[in-house]
Amino acid sequence: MSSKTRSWQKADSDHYLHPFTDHHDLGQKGARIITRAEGVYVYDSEGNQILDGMSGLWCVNLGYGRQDLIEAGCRQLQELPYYNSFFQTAHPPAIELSQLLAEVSPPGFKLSFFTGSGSESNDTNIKLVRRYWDLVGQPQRKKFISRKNAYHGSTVAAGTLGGMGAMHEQTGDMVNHVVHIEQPYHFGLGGDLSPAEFGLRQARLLEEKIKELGPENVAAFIGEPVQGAGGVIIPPDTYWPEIQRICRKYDILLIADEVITGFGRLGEWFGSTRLGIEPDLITFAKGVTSGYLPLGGVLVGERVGEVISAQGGEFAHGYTYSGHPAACAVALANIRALRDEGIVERVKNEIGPYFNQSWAKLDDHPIIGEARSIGMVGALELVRDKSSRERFDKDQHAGMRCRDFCFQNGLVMRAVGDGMIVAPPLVCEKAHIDELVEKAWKCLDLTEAALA
Ligand code: PXG
Repeated sequence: MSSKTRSWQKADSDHYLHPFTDHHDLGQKGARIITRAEGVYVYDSEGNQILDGMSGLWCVNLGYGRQDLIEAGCRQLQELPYYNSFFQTAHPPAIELSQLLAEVSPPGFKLSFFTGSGSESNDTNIKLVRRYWDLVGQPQRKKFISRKNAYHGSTVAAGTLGGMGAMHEQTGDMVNHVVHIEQPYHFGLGGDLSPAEFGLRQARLLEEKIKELGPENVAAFIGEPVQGAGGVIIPPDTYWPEIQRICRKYDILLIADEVITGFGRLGEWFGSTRLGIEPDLITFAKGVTSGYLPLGGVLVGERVGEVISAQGGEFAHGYTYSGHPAACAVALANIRALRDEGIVERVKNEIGPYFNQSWAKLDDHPIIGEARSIGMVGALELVRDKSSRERFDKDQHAGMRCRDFCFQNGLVMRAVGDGMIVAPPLVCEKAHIDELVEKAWKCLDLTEAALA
């Protein structure tokens, strides 16, 4: 290892508290230092080339080194690096972005609220929903229904809205009015039910919860069209239409958290379109700028938008960087590239199906219980026994070991427990998908051998 890498690792361990990391453990091992990236590859400080199977953190959808995005950001920094939108002011990048978002969003979405992240966007959703119900004279509608193992961000409110156990242990009792139902995770929870039966059963948990809480008290249901951080949980086809029916029946707002599924990941501009969801609010972040600069927001549908704008009165909410000009300029370039280069259609018709077929081959590996994918996200379930779905012992840390083998062999693949997940850049060529699947197979072999 080079002395430069060693000194970075020491400074990192001495001073840098990483997100979602055991600081003590990292200090012992030393961080991998990523120094540059190009296309679909990242490079570490030792010069290793690594295929980025996670698009950074589900965000670098156009890949690295896009000059159009870089130049759009630089130009805007020179023209107007910062101004706010608070006191009856605005600037062209935020205005133009809200207009372009209205063009690519599902029908009925005309308004955008900007934030700096997905977490801030879901906090915004909580406040928008509360404001909506206050304005329509039903202020008692305060309950948010979410799902276990959902990820909606890590601010105190967004973390509570999510259903991650570790986060709830640390701060989950600090926000009221959030309740969780079980997730539509067929491999883990489906038992002998067919996917279709299981999808209906899991959706009807929402109806049971609404009745238990009293429909007049329920404000909104929130869900990721496909759960990402929870392990790429792809719901059965029956799930979302039933959720939609139930939300309509009880007049409950539906929030689709599209932080991962937005901007082409599932082969449509928004995953909701692919899965037949007609949400009232859509959370976005990540892919809106391909991660080049931080930006998030909420797309506000007609139902909420009309009440908020028609009834007047201030919406007491906003961030210094709501609609940051440079971030908006990058988002404009990113969305234009997605549109003008036909990248969303290419995911739908060409590279997505190719990825899905290639990924499915991993189902034949002896330690894979299920290989599933949709659009450009995929998951593998590591098992000791294929037919019984028996898992490896917890203390064998199968997922973590597989992840480490991947890193050593030039592939970023993430572990969620004993699930392995990928979300490669949307601009992958077929050769990149072949490389991804070949490397994944090899690392599964190594994992199998190490656990034997
Ligand atoms: N909603 C969803 C669906 C997300 O995936 C957020 C909200 C929060 O976005 P911000 O920008 O506040 O991070 C996310 C973020 C992981 C991982 O381990 C996933 C996310 C963030 C960090 C780690 O897969 N998703």
